[in-house]
Amino acid sequence: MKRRNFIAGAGLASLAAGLGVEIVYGSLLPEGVVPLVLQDPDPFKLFDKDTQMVVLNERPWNMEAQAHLLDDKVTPGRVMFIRNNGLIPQDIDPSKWVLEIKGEAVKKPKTYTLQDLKTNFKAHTYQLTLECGGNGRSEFNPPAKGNQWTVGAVSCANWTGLRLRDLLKDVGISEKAVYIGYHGADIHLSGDAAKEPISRGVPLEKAMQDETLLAYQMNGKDIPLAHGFPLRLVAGGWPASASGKWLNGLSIRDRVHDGAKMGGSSYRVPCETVAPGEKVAPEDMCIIESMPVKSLITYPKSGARIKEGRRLIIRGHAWSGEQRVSKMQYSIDFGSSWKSCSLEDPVNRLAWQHFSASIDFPKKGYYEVWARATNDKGESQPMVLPGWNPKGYLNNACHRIAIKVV
Ligand SMILES: Nc1nc2c(c(=O)[nH]1)N[C@H]1C(S)=C(S)[C@@H](COP(=O)(O)O)O[C@H]1N2
Ligand SMILES: [Mo]
Repeated sequence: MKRRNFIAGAGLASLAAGLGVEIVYGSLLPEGVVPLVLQDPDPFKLFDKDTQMVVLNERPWNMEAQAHLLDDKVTPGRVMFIRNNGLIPQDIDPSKWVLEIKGEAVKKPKTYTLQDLKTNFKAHTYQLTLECGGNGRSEFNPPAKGNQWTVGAVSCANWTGLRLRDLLKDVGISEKAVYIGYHGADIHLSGDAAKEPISRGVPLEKAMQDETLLAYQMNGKDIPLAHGFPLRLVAGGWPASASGKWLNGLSIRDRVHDGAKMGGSSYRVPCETVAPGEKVAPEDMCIIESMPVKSLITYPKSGARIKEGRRLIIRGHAWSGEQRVSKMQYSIDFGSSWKSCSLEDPVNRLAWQHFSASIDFPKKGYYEVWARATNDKGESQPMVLPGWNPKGYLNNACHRIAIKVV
């Protein structure tokens, strides 16, 4: 990895922010002298991540899990993917943090301190699935530009905060309101303070759901810096790009929000299926909303061996945007026949569901276990790559693991 470039590009202040401690006397450091602790920034230490996480990009930081790391029912921070579009904000002082509410459809602009949000509104906790729209991109052909996510850009942690709906009620929004755009404190890669790296959001209908939170805690603690400390919008079941980190502003819009990465082909797919590689006109692209039905085998790790005559226990998670998963199946004969897995109910709406199965193999040899989820609308995962799209979003093909019976 090109660590030296990273140091030159990001600067000491952001590294210190990543460390979570102040470099006392940092301003007195002679030019060109890099503090020892920062000379070889180890992203796993920097972000308190499992060393089996895979770094896809250092500027901005993008890191994904491997399937077997996601075996926990509630995703711990250590194995949660990081997807940044810009640079992580520096020197965050939560006691000075404010959330500014503005836009055409707010009755009167208003600001809230973090303290206001924590004390004046009821707190709610939900376990919420956040999957990057580009998860699975690495398999598209022709290849799509962007981070080459395999399967690990998904998480399902517990998020605690106030309901966005309660805040909107407190602010007062007009009848014209149709969309809520978010603003974050992260810094554009160009360093230009006037530019936002990303400013997306959700339609009013999604904003009003019980589970749409302005979260200040993840898994019962302050949100880790990389995941949006001290405040984050969390809209589970939708592409995670709708869940704005380092949240310091909301725009109540009278139109579809037009912030950074809302237009063009960003987080959009062709409204109708197109042939691989085909050019699509901007007006024929639709914003991704509810994510498709999908599942992941988190145990065992692909490549596992078992003794002939032994049964193999598999387990994993299944999710389907706004829908519930109603059926989970596995195949050991490359999809020609399917058997059912046991499937748990979600702990709440928009949380992933756990599945398991005990598999019997007929004889020694190489097998693949394929897993397929079906939602309550009857939609199933495709066995092979689904519809091609220019940016490589929404790959929900069946997850496969290799097994050798010896
Ligand atoms: N402010 C801000 N919010 C953001 C982003 C970002 O770059 N800046 N990335 C978005 C995208 S594309 C994804 S997939 C998720 C990733 O969340 P995570 O890094 O906590 O896993 O955050 C979303 N929210
Ligand atoms: Mo994303």
